[in-house]
Amino acid sequence: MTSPLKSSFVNGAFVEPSGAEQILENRNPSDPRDIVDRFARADEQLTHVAVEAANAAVSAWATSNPQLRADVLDRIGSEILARREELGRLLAREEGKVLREAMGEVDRAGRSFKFYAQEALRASGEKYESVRPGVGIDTSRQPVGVVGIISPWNFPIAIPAWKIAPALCFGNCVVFKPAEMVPSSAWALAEIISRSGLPAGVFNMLIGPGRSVGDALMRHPLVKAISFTGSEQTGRQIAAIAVERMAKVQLEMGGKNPLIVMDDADMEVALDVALQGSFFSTGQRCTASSRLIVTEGIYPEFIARLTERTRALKVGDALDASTDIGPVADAKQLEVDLDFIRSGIAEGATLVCGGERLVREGGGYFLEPALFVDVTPEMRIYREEIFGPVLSVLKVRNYEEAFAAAEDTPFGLSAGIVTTSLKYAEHFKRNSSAGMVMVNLPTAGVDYHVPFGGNRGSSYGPREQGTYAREFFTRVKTSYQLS
Ligand code: UN1
Repeated sequence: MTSPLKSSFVNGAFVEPSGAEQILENRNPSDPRDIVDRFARADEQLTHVAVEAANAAVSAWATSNPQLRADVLDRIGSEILARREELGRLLAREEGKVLREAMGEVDRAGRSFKFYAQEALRASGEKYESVRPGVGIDTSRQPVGVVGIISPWNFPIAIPAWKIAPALCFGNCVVFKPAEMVPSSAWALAEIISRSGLPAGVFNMLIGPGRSVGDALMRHPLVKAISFTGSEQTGRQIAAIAVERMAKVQLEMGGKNPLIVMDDADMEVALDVALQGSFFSTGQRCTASSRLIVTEGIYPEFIARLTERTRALKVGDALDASTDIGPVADAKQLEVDLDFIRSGIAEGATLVCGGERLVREGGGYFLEPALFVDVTPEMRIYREEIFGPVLSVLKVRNYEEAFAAAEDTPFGLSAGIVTTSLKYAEHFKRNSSAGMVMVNLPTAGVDYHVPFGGNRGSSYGPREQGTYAREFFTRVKTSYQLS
């Protein structure tokens, strides 16, 4: 049975397909025979219509009552939370993360909207005394205007939520382009937003390719800010275009996050943290720990037990409750993962377990989690972001070597250490150059109400999430007045 054709949301309504559009089929990576939804793709022209609709809505929304903004965001958050299970199943079906994680992600999306509902009511300015007699000064926060939001496939609802909610909260209008691999969760979110009481044009969503729709969006002169999460390569292109036309830009890109395991680590904590950080969500998180740096005292026992635990992980259909690791997101990503695994072997690393494609009826993109030892720092598997369930282990002598190895990367998103020593924990927190530091916790899996972001090749521009999101989604105005 073919499901009805879905479409983009522009100027307060879902677009009626004309029949001339290209069709996008959203397939389930656990079983690609299963078509989740079909979409009429947007094009450049519709992108321009959406941006103009957003621009026409800017001034009314920018000066809207904060209680209205709070109520709208709260309503969206409440509906997402109430539909946690159903939206979680949809997400697991289209992206492949297991149901437990998918429902957790939906929860996070709902709570982001709830957080920014409150944030809409917070004070937004400061008063200063002037150095000139009789003059008063205040600063206020103004919305930026039309914001372009481009989100990746690995968090189909949480990343859109943590970008859209603050954008709307601070009085901006949004044109949102989700990754074409995961349009169904985005469509469900847009449908919820469409009933939340927002004026037409304030929120728009375009389902379409990056090379046409994404490109038209980031180049449009009325788009004053672009928030993007995705690959480093695309991020660099967006930054260049944005800077050229002086738009604000916020980028979240890759990671090659280290996790140090010290001799004094609690073994069980170390195993849980390493497994979760490396393999959960099939390793498809920019915060995943893909480099494990282990000191030599704990190394033999830790690796033996990690191998055992990795082998025991059940790879399978994302919707099956007994599955630990769902499929890789699509055939292309699977090929990338397998290519990295081949390169690891060719460069002389030892594959202790996993790394094989699992062939199942239905043709899902299942890959056994791969564990490499005898890794050296120049190997591609150790240096480049893979975005799959592939973990490289480096053996070091002591903390100093471990710390230096952790720092040796062009990225800087998240970094972790497992230790019972206060000295190492403190040193690592203080000196790590990553944007997020985890002690006895996985490098991935962060809270929704605190700043998120990294340094160097991982992130660019102001932080996302929490109260820090205000920096990107507003501009400061300084007003002087002679009394
Ligand atoms: C998390 O680890 O909880 O794309 C969030 C990503 C990140 C989000 C990770 N921007 O993987």
